[in-house]
Amino acid sequence: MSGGFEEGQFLGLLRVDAAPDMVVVPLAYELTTSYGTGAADGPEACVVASAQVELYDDWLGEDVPAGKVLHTLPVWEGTAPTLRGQLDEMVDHVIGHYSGEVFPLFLGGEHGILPPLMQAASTHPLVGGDLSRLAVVQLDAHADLRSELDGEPFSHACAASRSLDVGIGHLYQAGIRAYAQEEAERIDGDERITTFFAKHTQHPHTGGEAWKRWLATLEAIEGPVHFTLDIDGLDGALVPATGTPVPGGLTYWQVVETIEVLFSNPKATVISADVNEIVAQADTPLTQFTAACLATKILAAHLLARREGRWFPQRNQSRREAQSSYFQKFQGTEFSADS
Ligand SMILES: [Mn+2]
Repeated sequence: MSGGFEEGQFLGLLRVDAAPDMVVVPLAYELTTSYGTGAADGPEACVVASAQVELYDDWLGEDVPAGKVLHTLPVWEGTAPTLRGQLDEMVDHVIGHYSGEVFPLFLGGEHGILPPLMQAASTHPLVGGDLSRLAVVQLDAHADLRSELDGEPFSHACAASRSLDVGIGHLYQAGIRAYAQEEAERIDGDERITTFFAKHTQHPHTGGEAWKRWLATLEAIEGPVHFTLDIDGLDGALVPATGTPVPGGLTYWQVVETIEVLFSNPKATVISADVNEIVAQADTPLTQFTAACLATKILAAHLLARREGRWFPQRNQSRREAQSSYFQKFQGTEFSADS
């Protein structure tokens, strides 16, 4: 590691007083986690663990951040008394990073951060207020397509269905292996959803062919993309502390390959990413270190996309505002599995 070390900064990089090219935004959000607890401490644990990650990326061919400026923001914690109030607060906190001038990487926190991130993403110059232009690529054990969980439509178990309801154009998901009947029906019935099940991609004999189809799907995406990595998409052995670890998941290298293939698609522009459901593991830092390694891989992939002209800063002509109190105004009746 070169250039010193600074606590509280991702990768321990010394903070440079210059406008950032990339920002790491920790979001300590945990209001609906159903099984495990500790998602609120995960982002900070990931930043701490990142100090042990090698800066050199073989694919990039140099050390992250490759001469660019990376800022790590202080950990955000919501203060609003209600869940939807916190979602609106989160939109306010992140919206500035969707100006198109920086690449934001969000660390969560439960997967419930996704709908507010998408609401903020609507203001990105490449999205231009029309979220249907935006595709979301999701790695996850869970489909996150429930209409509600325990009566809460903004539960982490509904992150993908609410993002579709907020208006994203298409959802591509892989690693999926734990889902309810209503989610299977929504996958079958909603043309905006393309799902690759772990049962197929991880099959000992035919998995390779299914995996190649997933990669080909990523290569065919066009336009702006948000990449959302729920770390429970990885096999539970790699992320035992995450809220709901599930066996039979993706290997580390499959996640790396997904990132490399997605970010090297010349017709797609990855405008933002998040790594979520990180929980601090006490006995060994394996869970948060795995998350930190993949977050670093995302930054390396962005830096290569930037160097090779697939990403360039947008000059912000007319700054758009997200609708304030968007989530607080949303009515429960607007959410249904067959919408
Ligand atoms: Mn999820």
